Amino acid sequence: MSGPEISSSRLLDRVAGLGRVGALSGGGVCRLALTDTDRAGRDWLVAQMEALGLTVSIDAIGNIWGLRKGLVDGAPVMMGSHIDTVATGGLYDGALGVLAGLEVIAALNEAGITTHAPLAVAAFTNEEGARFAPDMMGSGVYTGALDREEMLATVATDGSAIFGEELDRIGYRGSDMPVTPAAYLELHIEQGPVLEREGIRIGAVTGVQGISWTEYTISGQSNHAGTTPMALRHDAGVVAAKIALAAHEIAADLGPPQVATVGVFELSPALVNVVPEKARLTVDLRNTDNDLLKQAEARLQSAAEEAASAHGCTIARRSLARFDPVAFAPQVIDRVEAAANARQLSVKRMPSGAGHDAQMFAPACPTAMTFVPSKDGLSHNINEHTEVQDLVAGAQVLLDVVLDLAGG
Ligand code: HGY
Ligand code: MN
Ligand code: MN
Ligand code: MN
Repeated sequence: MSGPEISSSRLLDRVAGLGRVGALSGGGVCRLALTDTDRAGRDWLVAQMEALGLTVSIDAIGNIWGLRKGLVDGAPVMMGSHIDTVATGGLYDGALGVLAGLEVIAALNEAGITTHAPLAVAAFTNEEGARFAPDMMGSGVYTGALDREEMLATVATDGSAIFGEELDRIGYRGSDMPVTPAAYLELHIEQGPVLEREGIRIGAVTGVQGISWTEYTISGQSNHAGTTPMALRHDAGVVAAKIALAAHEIAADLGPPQVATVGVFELSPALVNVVPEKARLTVDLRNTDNDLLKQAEARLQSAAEEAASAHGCTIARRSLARFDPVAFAPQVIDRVEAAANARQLSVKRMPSGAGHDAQMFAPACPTAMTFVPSKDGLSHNINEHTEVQDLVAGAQVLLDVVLDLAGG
C-alpha cells in the first residue's frame, strides 16, 4: 500500500466547487458571513465532509467541524480555516485551509490509513469580520477567547442585522460542544508579496501581528454649501478626512511593519451642495509590536479629538476589534520547516500580516500555519490567485505535519 498522496485534480475540483458558491459575475466570490451564500457554502461543505465519512458537528456560533476516528480516542489533530469571505473575495483566502484539510482526509481514505490520533477538519464562522466585527469571531468563541453571548448579540457594522438572528435564519446555530484539539494546523495563502518576491515556496509562519479596528462616528451640522462661511461650519466630512490622513501619517512616521487602512468612509447626507452633518469611518491599524500599535492608537485618538474640536463637531469612538500579536510554538514551526525541507521545498520563517483563526488556537494548543505564495501579493481582491503547484505543495506539507503529529 503506497503512502497517502495529495491529488491536485481532487483539490482543484473542490476549489472550483466551493468557488461556484457566491461566485461574482466578474470573477471572485462573495460569501459574507451569515448571508445566503455563506449558508450555501456551509451546506456544500457539510455534504463534502459527510461524503468523506467524517462525523459533522456544529456549535452554538455555527462553527463546523468533521471528525475522523483514530486508532485511539482523544483530542484530534485539527486542520481548519474559514469559508466566509470579504465582498471582493478570492477563491483561496480561508477556503484553501479547509479544502486542503478535506484533501488530506481523502488521501488517507484512499491509502486506507487510520492515524493514531483522531483528525478533524474545521471551518470557523465569520473569520473575516467584514459584516459583523470582530474578525476571527467563530474561532474566538470556540477557544473561549471571545464571549459567545456577546458575539451572538453583535449588530452588523452597518446596523442592518443581529448576529444571532442571522445565524438562526441560515439554520446554523448548533449545540455541539467544541473539542480542544491536540494541535491546530492552518494552511493559508500568504495574502502578501513576500514569498513570490523572494521565490520561496513555503512560509513557516512565526505568528500574527496585532490588530486594532476602530469606528469613528462624527456629528456636525448640515448647512448650505454656498452661503455658509468656512469659519461657521461644523463639517463632519472634513473631520473624517483629517482622521483618515492622520492614520496614514502615523503609519508613515512609524514605518514598516505598521500599516493603516481606512476601509469604510461614509458621509451623510452625501449631497453635493450640503455640508456633511454626519460621518462614519473605520481605521484598521496593525503592527507586530504591541507597544508601537498602542502608540499608533493613542496618536490616532488625539488627532481625532483635535479635528473634532477644531470643527465644532462631536465624535464617538467604538472599538470593533483588538487582538494582541500572537507567536506560534517554535516546536510546531520546526515541523512545518522540516516537512518543507523533506520535500525539497524552499521555506522561510515569517510573521503573518493578516489575522487568522490560528491566532485564537495558539494559547490553547500547539498551533502552526503554513503559507503558500499569492500571485502579485493580491488578496481581498477578486483576482487573488495561487498556482496549482503551490496549492499542492502546501497541502502536502499539511499532510506530512498531520501524519507527524497524529501518527500515521
Ligand atoms: O482582517 C484580517 O486580517 C482577516 O482576513 N480577517
Ligand atoms: Mn483568511
Ligand atoms: Mn481574509
Ligand atoms: Mn484572515
